[in-house]
Amino acid sequence: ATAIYRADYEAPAWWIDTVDLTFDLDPAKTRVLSKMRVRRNPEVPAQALRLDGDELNLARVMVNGGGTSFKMDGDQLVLENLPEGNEPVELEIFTTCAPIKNTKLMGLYVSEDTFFTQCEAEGFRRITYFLDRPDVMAMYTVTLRANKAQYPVLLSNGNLVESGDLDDGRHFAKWVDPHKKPSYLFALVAGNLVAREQKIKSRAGRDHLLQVYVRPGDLEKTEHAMNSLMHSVAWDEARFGLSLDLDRFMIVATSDFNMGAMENKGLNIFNTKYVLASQATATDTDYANIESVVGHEYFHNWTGDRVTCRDWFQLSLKEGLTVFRDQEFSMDMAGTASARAVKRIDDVRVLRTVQFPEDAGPMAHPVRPDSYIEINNFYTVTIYEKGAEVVRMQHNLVGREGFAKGMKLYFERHDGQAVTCDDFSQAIADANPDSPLAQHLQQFRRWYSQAGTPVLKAVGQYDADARTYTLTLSQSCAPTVGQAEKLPFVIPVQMGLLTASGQPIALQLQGEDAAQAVASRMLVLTEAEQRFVFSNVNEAPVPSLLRSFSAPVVLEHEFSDADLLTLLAHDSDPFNQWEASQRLGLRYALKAIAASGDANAEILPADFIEAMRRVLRDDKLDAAFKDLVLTLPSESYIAEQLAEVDPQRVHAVREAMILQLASALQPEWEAAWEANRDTGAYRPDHVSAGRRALAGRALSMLCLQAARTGDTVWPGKAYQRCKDAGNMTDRMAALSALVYSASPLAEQALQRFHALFKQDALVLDKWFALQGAASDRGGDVLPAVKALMKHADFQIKNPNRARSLIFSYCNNAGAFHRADAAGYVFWADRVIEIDGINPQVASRLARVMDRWKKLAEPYRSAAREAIARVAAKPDLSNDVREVITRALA
Ligand code: B3K
Ligand code: ZN
Repeated sequence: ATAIYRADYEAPAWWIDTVDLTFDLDPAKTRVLSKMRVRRNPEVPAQALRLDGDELNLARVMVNGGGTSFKMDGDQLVLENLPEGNEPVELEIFTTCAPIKNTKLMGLYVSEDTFFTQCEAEGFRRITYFLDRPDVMAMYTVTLRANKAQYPVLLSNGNLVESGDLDDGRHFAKWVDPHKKPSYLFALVAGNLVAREQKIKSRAGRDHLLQVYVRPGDLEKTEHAMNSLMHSVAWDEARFGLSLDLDRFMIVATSDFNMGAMENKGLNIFNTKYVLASQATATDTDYANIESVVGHEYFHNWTGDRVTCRDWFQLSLKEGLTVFRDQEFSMDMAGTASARAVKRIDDVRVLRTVQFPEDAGPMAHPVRPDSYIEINNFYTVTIYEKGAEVVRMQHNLVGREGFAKGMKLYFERHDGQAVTCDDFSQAIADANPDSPLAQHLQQFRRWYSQAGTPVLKAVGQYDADARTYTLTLSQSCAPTVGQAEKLPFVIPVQMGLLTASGQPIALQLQGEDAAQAVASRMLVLTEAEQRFVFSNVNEAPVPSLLRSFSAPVVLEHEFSDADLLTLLAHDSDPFNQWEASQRLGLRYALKAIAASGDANAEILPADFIEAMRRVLRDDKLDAAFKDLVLTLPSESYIAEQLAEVDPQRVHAVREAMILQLASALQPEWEAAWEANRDTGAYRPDHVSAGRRALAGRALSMLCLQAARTGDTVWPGKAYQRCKDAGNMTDRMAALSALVYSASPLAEQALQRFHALFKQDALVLDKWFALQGAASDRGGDVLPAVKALMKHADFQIKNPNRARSLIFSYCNNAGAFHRADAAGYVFWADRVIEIDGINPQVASRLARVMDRWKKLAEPYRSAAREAIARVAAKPDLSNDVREVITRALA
């Protein structure tokens, strides 16, 4: 395997204008006839046509209706003697493949007797020989032929133009996609499926048919997905003026899928996890995820499909932008300012817990990478979530209206093209020539080219005589793999100043008019260090910096505890209120970790506990927000702050802090439970979901405290709740309260739960995941996980199931990092085992060890040994090989 470099990009030597595919679908041997019209790219020196292929059986190649010579170069089919000149050439290629043997779930595969495809990034070459690169866009016509009884539904991209019966109980369907597209957006589905249908009329007055296809029996679980789709269509029209460009838009669900979902043109294919929901089987989080993933894939129809990526280095062009769009969609759907803030906090938690470690580890890469070995390894939180933050900063630098103008210009310029991240930022800046983005565009682009999380340092100085406050902002960024020196970024810092009693101070920069002073403003840091002097400041202020997390950086400022308590109680920015609680929590955690001796119960000081008490008692705060404030920073985020990590110590300290909150706030938890345990008839709206989340946390805290005191009342209530909860959110919260507190009732509750839901794959995933994530008591989780792997319902080939048990265990730090190294041995065995089945899934599991070099002994040596054992395996996939090689480097 060799690395591919962005700098080596060359335009294709040939174009494919049209492709006409005929499939004879058969699980063991599917025949694919591809007729293409190709022509030389006149802008590139004449070259042979080299078509990509992977695990195909080639039967025949014809050129302009006659035979031709060809050769194979590795996996590529090379045609050297095609006619000269710029006339189109008719190419016919006949291949076969074996979908039933395809356990990689890339290309054409079979799931539960149904055919599905997954082509992004390089799966189309597993279906037929092609120029399998996103800058080759063709018009597709697709004819599917299959046994009618077994495969009554035959779907592909675009419009159904013809269908009918054939001999031998077979039938056919012919689809024409009216839009040209890159091969990674091709899809077909064939099987026994049923659809929920909805006719809609767009704002523009056009009629569309929306369909959600699932297996018979799952239809009643598609209402929420369909509603989410209708909302997505309406939102993109209202917010960005982008209408659906197809008569028919289809979503199909499959239970065997490598990731969440795929935006194939007009035929989105989804993991069932992001389609199926009923109150009995799906949690509030599932409902929210379905809304956001349905939105995400739908929004790709413009940001991804109409305008696509020139090459895979530009992946964030579509992914960062589309994540930004789905985040905004979810916020707009949520409505209230508080619900928006809650969504923002959730997104930032993911960024810090997962992306910050990635950006500091062996897989660190820029939002627009410079090289890769296996592109599937680069569908990362950096490309997606940090990419979305980079789009968000551009949004904030030009304003909401300006961003809408920029998007309009982007589509005017690039509709139907395959373009770059630079093209995107250029359009946003050009539409807003007076904005700070346009002013600093070249420098802003370092967010795309430089990896690593910048550190923003803020130092404040108050001059009582001059009544000025000087804020000195400076930035730095640690070296990452292959990038030793970093140049300064453009960092938008949304900020305000508060008095010690929490009143907002009008912000007047020196030299500005007092009449223009506002309570919140954006400073734009472009230098390594810059000073901002505020006038007419009557007392030493408490700064509220990086409001709404206006840039993806680590903010360092010497806040006193009192400053943070002021911000928690009074900041007008709910994000920074929450942030203050997290800074305090992190501060106490780090102090306790550094202190010698056992993690004791008194880690949190009384004033912090009292502040938490006030938050829990505050009638004006949303339950969802309270729940987030009462959630301590994650173990992974705490670990990132340490030079050397003893994962057991981090875990023990955080657990002790949770116990302390459980015990000190018992009356408040009881009150929170009483006030929120009954949310009435189930609706997955933000207010009631927030109340269920808080009630669930309260129950968990009360069970923890009960485990300590020997009380049996609360575990009894949780057990009862497991039995009679009216929805999955409440049921799951009760079950996890029992498991997490290691209650003697947990085992029985788990058994009952299994008996009740053994027919429902997605619920079984939850059941496995909960046990993989259980609190470790004397090393008991690993043997339980091993036993569960032998359970009749466990299937390692199914990605959802493998993730539910194995990934949840390997991310359960307290149970995984064992002094006897048995967790790491288990990890290495599973990476190797899964790699033989599905390299993409294996490679994700491999990444669990990314941060091994930070581990303290004995973990570090044991981790190295486990990683080296995987590396020693000779026939590893490129996917796993790349991750493991980087980890050991
Ligand atoms: N574009 C797909 C991801 C494809 C992953 C390929 N390994 C889903 C999405 O981001 O919408
Ligand atoms: Zn996407």
